[in-house]
Amino acid sequence: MENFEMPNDFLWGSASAAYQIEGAYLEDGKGITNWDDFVRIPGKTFKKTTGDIAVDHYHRFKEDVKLMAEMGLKTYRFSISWARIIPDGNGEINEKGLKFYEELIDECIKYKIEPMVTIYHWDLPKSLEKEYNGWESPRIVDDFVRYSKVLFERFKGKVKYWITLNEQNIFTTLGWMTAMHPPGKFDDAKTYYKVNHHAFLAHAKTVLEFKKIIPNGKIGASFAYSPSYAINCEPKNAMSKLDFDDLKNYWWMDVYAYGRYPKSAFTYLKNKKVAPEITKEDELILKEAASKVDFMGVNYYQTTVCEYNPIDGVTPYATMNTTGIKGSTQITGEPGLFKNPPNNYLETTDWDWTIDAMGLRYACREITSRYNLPIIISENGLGAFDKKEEDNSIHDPYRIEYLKNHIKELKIAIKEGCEVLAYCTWSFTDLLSWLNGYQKRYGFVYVDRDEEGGSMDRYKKDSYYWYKEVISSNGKNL
Ligand code: BGP
Repeated sequence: MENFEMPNDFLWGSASAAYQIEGAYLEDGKGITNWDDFVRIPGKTFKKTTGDIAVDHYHRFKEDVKLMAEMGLKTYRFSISWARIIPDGNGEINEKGLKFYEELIDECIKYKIEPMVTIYHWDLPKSLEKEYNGWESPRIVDDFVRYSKVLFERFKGKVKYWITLNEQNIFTTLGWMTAMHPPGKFDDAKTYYKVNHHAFLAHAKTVLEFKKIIPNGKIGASFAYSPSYAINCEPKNAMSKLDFDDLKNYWWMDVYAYGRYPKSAFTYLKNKKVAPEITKEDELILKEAASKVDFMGVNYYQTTVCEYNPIDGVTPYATMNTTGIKGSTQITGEPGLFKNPPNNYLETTDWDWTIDAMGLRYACREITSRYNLPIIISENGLGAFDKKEEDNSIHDPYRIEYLKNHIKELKIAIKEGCEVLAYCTWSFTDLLSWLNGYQKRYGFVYVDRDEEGGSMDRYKKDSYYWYKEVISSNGKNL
């Protein structure tokens, strides 16, 4: 295993998202987004942080791409902000927005870095919320497809890899169940499943249009996949794992890969009168798109433990650790089905995320067995407190350790037959963590800013030099 190299064309990458890095939130004709608004609601984000300036990537993208080139990065995954391209979501097209991304893409290509574009990483033009409640209306489907087609037409000769939606499971769950993301709705299961159905259709129709415009390109969705382990072999706990997977994992991945919802989860939701309504035409569209997706995008951070949860047990609503004070996360679950206690065999991060390198292999193996699709690891990384020393060095051995262990497991997964096209760490530079401010750092490149602001200067962390060596040895020297 020590000498095992990745396939020759393996894409060593790193990822980001528009709202978390760009800033310039009112520049060059960009429309206001749901996030621009949401972060201004008191109590929603850590120390009232916003992405108004973020890490100023909008003005420093050339410097950032140069740092990527120097590292030898093979692919850079970033997202496009819909409101820069179509400020009100479905009206006029803003040339200045297209131009910004075109320059970014050209800059990547100049250094032979393969651009990987996420079409939607959670920032929605606010006007669409005002006009028809955004994802709650079926009208979003055609508006999303139109926006996607503008991107395909403009960048068709330049961008091969496309991700339709980033973590549909997360933005819908936090948006309509726990009120932690926009539009900040609480416990609205009926709307939640409807919203998801619209998102599936937007994804599916986009895939079908993509294949007409960029037939040789590759497209898929990125799913926040948390594989599950039963807490023990007591049958009711084993069953709770099955319930968790159907409702929390296969609900999304089965639609992307098979074009249908898992049967028992659908029956469960139907009995609760919250299942989405599906037409015959929807079924056909989802099926056809599923037969055409090129990969399963996976954002992998952690695994989950499943244990039976009585009907009067814990609920999905609980305090989440957004401060970095270890142990402040509460246990959640679905009453009558499962709850998700900590894994006593594993360490956690300061934000209580379970660290489980083998879980990445487990995720790849399961996707390979169940869907037989190629995989793009579109995110994986460690959020930590980093310290810049007086000589401007940043020593982050914990991040190197984390990534090293995950890459080791990824290598084994590939040896065991999984087809993995790319591995993108989260993230390249430090950036805004949606609810956790700027102190939760993920990057190879330290950005001199905190919750209040800063110079925005960039500094290479130890992990930067380490990943550079990993790439140049194609994964041999970890
Ligand atoms: C994923 C998102 C990213 C990123 C990452 C880290 O869910 O796709 O945008 O933020 O998680 O999460 P956090 O910033 O909450 O630590």
